[in-house]
Amino acid sequence: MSEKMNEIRQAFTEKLKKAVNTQALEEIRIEYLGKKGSVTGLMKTMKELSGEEKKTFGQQVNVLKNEITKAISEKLGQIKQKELEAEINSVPDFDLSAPPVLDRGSYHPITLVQRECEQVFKSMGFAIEEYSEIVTDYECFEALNIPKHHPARDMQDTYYLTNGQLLKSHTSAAQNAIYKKYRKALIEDGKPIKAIFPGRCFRNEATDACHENTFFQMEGVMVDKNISISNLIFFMKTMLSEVFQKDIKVRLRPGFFPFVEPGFELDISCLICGGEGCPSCKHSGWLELCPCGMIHPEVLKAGGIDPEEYTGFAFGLGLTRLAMMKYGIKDIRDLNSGNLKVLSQFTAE
Ligand code: FA5
Repeated sequence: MSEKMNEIRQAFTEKLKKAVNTQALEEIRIEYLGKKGSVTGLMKTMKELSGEEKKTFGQQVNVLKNEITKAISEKLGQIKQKELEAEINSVPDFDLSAPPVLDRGSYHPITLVQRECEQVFKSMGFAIEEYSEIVTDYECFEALNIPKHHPARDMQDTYYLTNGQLLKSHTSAAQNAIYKKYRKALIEDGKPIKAIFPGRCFRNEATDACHENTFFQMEGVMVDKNISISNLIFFMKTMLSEVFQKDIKVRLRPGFFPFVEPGFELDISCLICGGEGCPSCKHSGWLELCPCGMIHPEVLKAGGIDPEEYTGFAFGLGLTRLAMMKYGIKDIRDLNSGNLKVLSQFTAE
């Protein structure tokens, strides 16, 4: 029996020496330790032996089994180390003279249009405000004349947090705080409220070429005595002509938003297809860009401003869509993709 064991040991040692990869090693393991392997076969012969012989033989087989297991495991470590070294050596050395893939960072197209818009409104005396991305139900809806259970809430599929707050579904959520911040200066010093507040918005949208679930808007408000729709149209026209630096076909049509009365949808002729119709404009030739209107008296009241004395306008510019139009980006999803091939092409003018 011990002769048989020695034969197995020798044959195994020879085979192990020749194994050069993990697959060959696995084959050897199966050949010796597998269900039908040689060592397992030795175990099966034990039943033919007497009590004392059985004990001695069992111990010897166990020693052999442990030797083989240990040898395979050591060889596996050596093979893996060699494979790792080969992999490291196959990576070419870092070539300092190679041309850079990107020679410098670049601004995101949304940052570029946001800055341009900010410059335009700043030059017209508007303050630039920042506002939180997590807001209360009151700020996002109730202060904007949208009470609980009002059907207008269905216009925005909103992400609610477990604490009752929500991810801002539109930048209008900042309006109430802006009125409260500036009303004293308006009422006591006669300074009109003129502010813009860009920000990221979140909606549970089914995404397509012109809808994202995370997008940017830039809200703007102006409140003073005798503010009218003419003022609104003037500011909208100025902003668009400054940003695009060319004549853009726009249309103003009635639109419903509970926080403005009257309310409008300001669309621009799609600059991707020249108004012919394409996926970027849902084949209509027009893109909804900047809804706007005269601030509803209830909204002014909620902000502590007397609607009998003051009036104002508000607009909610779709900054992400503006970036698409300005830079000819056909699919809005490219803007959140992090794809540098797309995003690094744009520079400020
Ligand atoms: C609003 O969010 C209103 N708060 C805008 C407003 C402000 C109206 C002040 C009146 C007065 P709306 O849901 O239409 O409205 O969105 C405004 C703009 O944001 C759209 O015209 C569009 O340009 C952009 N927008 C809306 N949803 C998306 C989306 N899923 N992906 C990309 N842009 C979007």
